[in-house]
Amino acid sequence: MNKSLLLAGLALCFGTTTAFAADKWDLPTPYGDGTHQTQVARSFADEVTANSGGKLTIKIHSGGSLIKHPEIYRAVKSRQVQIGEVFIGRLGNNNPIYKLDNIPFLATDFDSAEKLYKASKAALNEELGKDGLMLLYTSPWPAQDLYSNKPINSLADLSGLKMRAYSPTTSRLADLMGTTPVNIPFSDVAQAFTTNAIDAMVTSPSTGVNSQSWDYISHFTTINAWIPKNMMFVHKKLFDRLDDATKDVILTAAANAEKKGWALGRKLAVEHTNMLKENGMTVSPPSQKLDAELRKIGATMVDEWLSEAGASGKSVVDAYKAM
Ligand code: PCA
Repeated sequence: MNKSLLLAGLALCFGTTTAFAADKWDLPTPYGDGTHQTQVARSFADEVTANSGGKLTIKIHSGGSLIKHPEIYRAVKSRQVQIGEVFIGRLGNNNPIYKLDNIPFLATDFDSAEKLYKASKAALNEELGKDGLMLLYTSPWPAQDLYSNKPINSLADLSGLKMRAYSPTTSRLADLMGTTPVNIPFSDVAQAFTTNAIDAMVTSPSTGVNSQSWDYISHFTTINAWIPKNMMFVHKKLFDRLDDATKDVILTAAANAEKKGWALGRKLAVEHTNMLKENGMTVSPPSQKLDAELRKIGATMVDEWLSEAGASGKSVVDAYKAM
């Protein structure tokens, strides 16, 4: 007897029908349980599971435990899993719209970042749609700041250092800053600093707190360069196959997760910067010189992005600037 006949037989024996078969989705996330991103993903998954009346269970596999970060996008696209979360900027080589998420000094506070998200959401979803995927929600990180082992008063102080990069855009940034980009995933940051594989990085205060950066790095300069996001996305065919009530449950949970993620991003930006200070790091604003030098690089990167992204990119940036 083949397997489906056997299952049908079992269903009959137990008086059930396959029409009520519950769906189970596996959700790989890139970051660990201690990060707010995975906490937001968990609240989303739990809400869907609780409200779908037993029809859909979403199980989180955090910190790359089921699928490593670089593979998550492809795993959902190929339906190895049904749903997944990634850091948007990582996908920069797929399409410029993903690079926009990591452009420095375009949107540096949360109100601006929300506007940029609004202006770019349709283009983002359209790009996902080409791969049969659908955006569910985004959740931001606090603004990206500079970690180093000495005071950085101008770019000259960074010259020749090895700088962590986590996306194509941050590799380009490292180049323009006169540093050497080194790709290091979040999980290896502490080790990379202690083995001198990197000397500096640009990331959120949260990532410093999550990896106890005070143990291996001394200075934190609040350059507030950009506010990147993670996104939760689903394979569209699998979503479309659900009944209307279950679709509603997912969309409502996604809207709630998005609200929660954006509120947490704002809150943690302050709390986690304070924690770095409390744990002994030297926290200071950028000097005027450094700020001006970095903003100049930001302007170059916006120009480069616009020439790469063409007319559709220009319309996104125009829409953002008009808001
Ligand atoms: N933390 C993540 C991405 C952006 C952030 O703030 C990281 O450093 O990998």
